[in-house]
Amino acid sequence: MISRLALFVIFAFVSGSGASKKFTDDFLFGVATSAYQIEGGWKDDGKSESIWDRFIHENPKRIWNQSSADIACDSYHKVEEDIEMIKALGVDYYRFSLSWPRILPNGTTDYVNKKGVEYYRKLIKGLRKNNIEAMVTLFHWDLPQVLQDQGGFLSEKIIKWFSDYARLCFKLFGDDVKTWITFNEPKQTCLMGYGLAVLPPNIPGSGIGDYKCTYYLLKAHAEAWHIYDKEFREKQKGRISIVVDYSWWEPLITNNTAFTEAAESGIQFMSGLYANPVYLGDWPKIVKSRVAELSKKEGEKKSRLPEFTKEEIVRIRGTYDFFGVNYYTSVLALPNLIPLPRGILNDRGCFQIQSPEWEGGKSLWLKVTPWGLKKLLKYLKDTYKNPEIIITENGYSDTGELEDDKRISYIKQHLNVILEARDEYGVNVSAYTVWSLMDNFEWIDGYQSRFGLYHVDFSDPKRKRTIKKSALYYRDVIKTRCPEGKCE
Ligand code: GBH
Repeated sequence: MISRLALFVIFAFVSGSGASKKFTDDFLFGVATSAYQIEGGWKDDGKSESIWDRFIHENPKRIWNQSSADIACDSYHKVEEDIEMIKALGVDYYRFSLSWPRILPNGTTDYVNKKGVEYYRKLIKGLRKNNIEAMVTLFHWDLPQVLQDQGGFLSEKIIKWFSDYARLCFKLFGDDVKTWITFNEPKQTCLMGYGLAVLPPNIPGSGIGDYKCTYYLLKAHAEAWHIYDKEFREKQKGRISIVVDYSWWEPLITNNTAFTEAAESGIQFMSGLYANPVYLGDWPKIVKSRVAELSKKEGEKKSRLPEFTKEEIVRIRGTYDFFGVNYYTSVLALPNLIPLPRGILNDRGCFQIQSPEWEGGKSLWLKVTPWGLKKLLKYLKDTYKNPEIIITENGYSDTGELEDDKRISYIKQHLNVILEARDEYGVNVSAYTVWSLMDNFEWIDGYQSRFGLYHVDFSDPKRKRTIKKSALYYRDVIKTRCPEGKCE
């Protein structure tokens, strides 16, 4: 005979030690896209070229199947349809980005393109009418080519170009937008664009250009935050931050100092580099010391990592109203003892691998590791003074199935660990965003990796959209507040 106590203990264990399986009513759910990935209309109504337009048109072979985003989901011509799709999900907010070259074809505020402004106004008003909050990203990688021609993020002028653009957007849309994001994933802009040169503007400069870009980008972010804080916050009552993308870095061998240090270096070089100046002030220690040491060995007079002045540290520190994080996957870290060519991959002194046992999505880099999000949330809480965290992107890629059970399972597992992190560690996560509303232009992967809750038929000139099973699942989650889509 099993005693009552034993039964109780077993029950408590099975039911997850009493952890609540429900999101509270103030937790918000959203869905995301970005301008370049969905809009198309690449030269409509006076929009100028972005660095992505230029890159793709000049190097068509760099994109899978030589696809382009000239039309993408054609969202520039489908505002109403997009809003209907968002509405059907029942989300609290829609995260999307503004195309800088659509609003400011010259890059600068000397000329404002009315037609471009009208498009976003229509979208934002439409969302508002349907009680959907707008979460607006100012920069999701599509820099006006004319600004790139003048140096882009390697020019100090980017600080003024960006903060003028930001001020204009606050003025134009700020009465209806309560959540702003300055930059989406600075790593992709700086490391991939001006360092490793995998993405536009495709200017190699690993270990120099990427750091310089980051230095100016963070200063531009801080200026935009201060402009909002000083000139708009009181009247518009919104909030503004930056979004940093994180993988969780797990030491390949735990309980081993070299491997633990490799993981620490990995997360700091890949994400802390962008987060620390904003949330704590200055670069991560390990980044500063490793780059300084290697620069010295290379015979440089100064570190390749620009040094913040005391004033700059103070000006950038604290320029956030929440912690925006994109999370998709995890990696395993191991120390690298073999010297590599000068650059950030050598500077960080570690390698990353992924376990062949982890289930994968269509994107090669995306392995399903919800446990990594749980560890990351605890890490962010402990490292960055328990900030309010908004998960600004999380999602799964496949080849476009309508019966997308793997996407459902991915979202469910990630929602469950958010609840666990809240209950077990007291992490303050206030919102969760699925990437993406619909299948769209997945950068150099073209249209082969699909992240959408809606399917898009890219062979159809009308770009027909079809709801997927995951959209219905997400709708039920939002309605019931339960990751299972229903509650017992
Ligand atoms: C996000 O980046 C973007 O914000 C969004 O636009 C994008 O559509 C979404 O993810 C899905 O990818 O090929 O090994 O060099 C996520 C972070 C960083 C993930 C770059 C893919 C390429 C890894 N991404 N990474 S690799």
